[in-house]
Amino acid sequence: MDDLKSKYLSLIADAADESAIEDLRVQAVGKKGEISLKMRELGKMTPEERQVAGPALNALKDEINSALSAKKAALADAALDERLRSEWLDVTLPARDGRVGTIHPISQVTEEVSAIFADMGFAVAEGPQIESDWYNFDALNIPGHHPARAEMDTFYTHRAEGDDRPPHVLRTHTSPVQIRSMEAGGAPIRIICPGRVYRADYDQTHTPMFNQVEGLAIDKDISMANLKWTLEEFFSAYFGARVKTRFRASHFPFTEPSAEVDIQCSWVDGQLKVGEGDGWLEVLGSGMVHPKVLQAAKIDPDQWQGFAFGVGIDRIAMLKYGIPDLRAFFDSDLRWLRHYGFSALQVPTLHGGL
Ligand code: 2U9
Repeated sequence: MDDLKSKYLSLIADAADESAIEDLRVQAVGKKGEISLKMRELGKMTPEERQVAGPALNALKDEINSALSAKKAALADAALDERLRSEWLDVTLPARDGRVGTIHPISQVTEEVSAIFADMGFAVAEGPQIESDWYNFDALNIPGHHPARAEMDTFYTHRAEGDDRPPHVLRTHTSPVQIRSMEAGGAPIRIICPGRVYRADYDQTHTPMFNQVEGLAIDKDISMANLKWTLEEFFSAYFGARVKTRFRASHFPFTEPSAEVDIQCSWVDGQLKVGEGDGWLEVLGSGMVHPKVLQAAKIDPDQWQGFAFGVGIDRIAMLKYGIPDLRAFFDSDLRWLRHYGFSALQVPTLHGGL
């Protein structure tokens, strides 16, 4: 019995895991285990022998059972300690950087322009990017034979064979939105129309899709003087400095008279400064809305008149934020977007200086 005891206690002490413990339990005190077999031999003993061997065997069985459970508990503790060590987590570490996107300069500038004009009482109007040729051209006093149609390098949509209706176009300016707004709401009206426009043109300063904002103000006694004030007010708020404008006579089919507008600027060490110096930079086209255009939009030109203007958003974004290349706007280069993009929290406001 002493041999059995020391054999099993040492085997239990050396057991490496729970399954080894279970094997030892079966081997020692299981139904056919060594100690159980010894207990069966009690029957063959004399009563005197049994009185000594019986309690001793029971004591041995108890001792081995408690050694087994003690070792099992110790192994479970060790396993838990190991898990706690290996699965340890420092919850005070800073979080990994998320992939935060940026607001595209065109979206930012569109918001800035909208905030400035909203402050002057202009609403924002939007419309379809695929237009009928009537809304894009005829209603704007650009008839079929007019050179402006060819000049604008229009993208035409496809018509089925035998369908001889004029094809729809990708709008070449946002002016159709103004026609639709006048039709829908009549006069007086004050709106700006920002959005994508399309012209089949691609070089250093032109992309086949670009962004415009056009403005329209129609009332009883609106004049070029109101136009000049509105534009100077706009540019001053946008560039954050008092900006003078220069009007040069021009020609557009949809306005009469028409003017191209330059803003005051200077070049200092190769850097452009808007609102100072004696240089001029052309940024905008404008004029008094042509009576035929008012008529096309069902507004009586004998009662109403007003101004309209158009400006490239991409262009004024480049001027304000020092972006050198127009084409990069549409390359979707992540490094460019992170560099020139804005935080979603940088919401442009007039009181925040935009
Ligand atoms: C209506 C009547 C008149 C909008 C106008 C311009 C002059 C103009 C260009 C500026 C730069 C386009 O993005 S650009 O290339 N636009 O020169 N736009 S007047 O005149 C309108 C618009 C709508 C009903």
